[in-house]
Amino acid sequence: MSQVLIESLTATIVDLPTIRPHKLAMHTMQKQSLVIIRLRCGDGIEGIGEATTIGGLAYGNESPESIKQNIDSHLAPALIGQDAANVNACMQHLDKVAKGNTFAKSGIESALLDAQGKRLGLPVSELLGGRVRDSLEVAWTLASGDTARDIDEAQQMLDIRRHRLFKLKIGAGELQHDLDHVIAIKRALGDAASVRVDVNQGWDESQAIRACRVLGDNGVDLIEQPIARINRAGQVRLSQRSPAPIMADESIESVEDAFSLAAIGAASVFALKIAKNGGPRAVLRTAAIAEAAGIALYGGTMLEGAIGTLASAHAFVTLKQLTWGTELFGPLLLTEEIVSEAPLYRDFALQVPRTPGLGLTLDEERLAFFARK
Ligand code: MUC
Ligand code: MG
Repeated sequence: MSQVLIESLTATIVDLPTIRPHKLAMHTMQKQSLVIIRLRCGDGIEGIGEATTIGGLAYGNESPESIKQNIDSHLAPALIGQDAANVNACMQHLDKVAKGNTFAKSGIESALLDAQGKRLGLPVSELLGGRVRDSLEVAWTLASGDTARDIDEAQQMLDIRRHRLFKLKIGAGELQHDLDHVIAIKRALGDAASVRVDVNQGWDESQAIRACRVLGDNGVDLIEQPIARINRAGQVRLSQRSPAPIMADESIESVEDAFSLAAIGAASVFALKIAKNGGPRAVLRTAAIAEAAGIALYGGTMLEGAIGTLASAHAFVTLKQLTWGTELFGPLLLTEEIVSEAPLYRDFALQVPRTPGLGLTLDEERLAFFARK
């Protein structure tokens, strides 16, 4: 294939309201800020990608503003003039220019894949080797902060067949209050639902030892990132003691982290996130490490909008087994869309398009309206 030069790469911050406050241990979201990436190529094709985090700098190493700044100042100048049709060469070049910045790189890798898919007439999943399914089961996060409201929300989701896996955000409140909250929700939903918790590093090991036991004994299926991501030895000990499996989320900030965690047995489930690995191709390297180590997989999210959600989905549909499903519900948490056709959710699952690239088209008017000025 002949070379197709990259002509421009832009990053636009878009602020969209959430349907309700979304309470995490470290931050309460009232809106989500997406960084939308547009890659224009010499053959007239445009690729789109998204680099999104949660709560400014409260969650990870990059904020929407730093992602945009680093793209504008470093990553875009390095990519302009490179061959858009060679995703490997482009991403290897970016790894030389920037050591980390997996969020920004994930958005760029997504845009390169979207452009290449449109160029070849193939969905991104096929560029990644081929899908083995067309849809992905999607969990919903209950994070209103109110037990009765969370139970109502879950019941409604079960009634309309949108979700039957529920992740509860805890770790910010008093420990016993959090445990009572989770147990009340599990009792109310019974066997109709799988209930999991995400502590977002909110406990220390001494709290987690008892809390994991209580949760596991009360029917909670999965415990995500209970303690600080840097306490790997503690995570190994918890994994050995907890009756419910421990899932690594924040402790994976790169493919290399995934390898180190697998080597010491620090989790029996990995949350896969394109943003924390550097893109849809990069996240499959973490998946391969997990598969080789016998670690189960879960398709995670940074609460991206439609573009980041489908970039993740195209990677996840290529995987042999996603034992714990996915949580690719980001677009459903937002009141607004910036694409012409929203991703489709049906029968507890996200349907992954078979059209070329990611399968999305930007709605220029809405993008311009919600873009940060
Ligand atoms: C996280 O920590 O997993 C994913 C779903 C959700 O509600 O929050 C995010 C972040
Ligand atoms: Mg998490």
